[in-house]
Amino acid sequence: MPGLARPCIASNCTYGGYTIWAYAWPVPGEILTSDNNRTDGEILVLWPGDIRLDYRKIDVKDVAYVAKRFGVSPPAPLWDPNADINNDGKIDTKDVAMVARYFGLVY
Ligand SMILES: [Ca+2]
Ligand SMILES: [Ca+2]
Repeated sequence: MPGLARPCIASNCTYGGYTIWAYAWPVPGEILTSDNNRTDGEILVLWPGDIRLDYRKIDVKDVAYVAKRFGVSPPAPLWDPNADINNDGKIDTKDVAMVARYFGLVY
């Protein structure tokens, strides 16, 4: 499984794994086009609160992970941006509430 990605909070996301790639259309006169595409890396789009590597379910492991980091902000050793679910730079009740909101969800 690829590395843990930031949880996606946007409402129009489709959850799952994605491969990152790009393609550049040839410009007039371009001869070498074999390097016009590039595939590099994968990302995971997860349900908010699914922050453990056992993605696709929000369970007690996710709750415990956030709870262990409660009150933490950078650059504390326990800081993990994945536990900062609302991305406000601190792990607090809002983040715990987000995990609790989706607790038990399997997707
Ligand atoms: Ca999980
Ligand atoms: Ca937060």
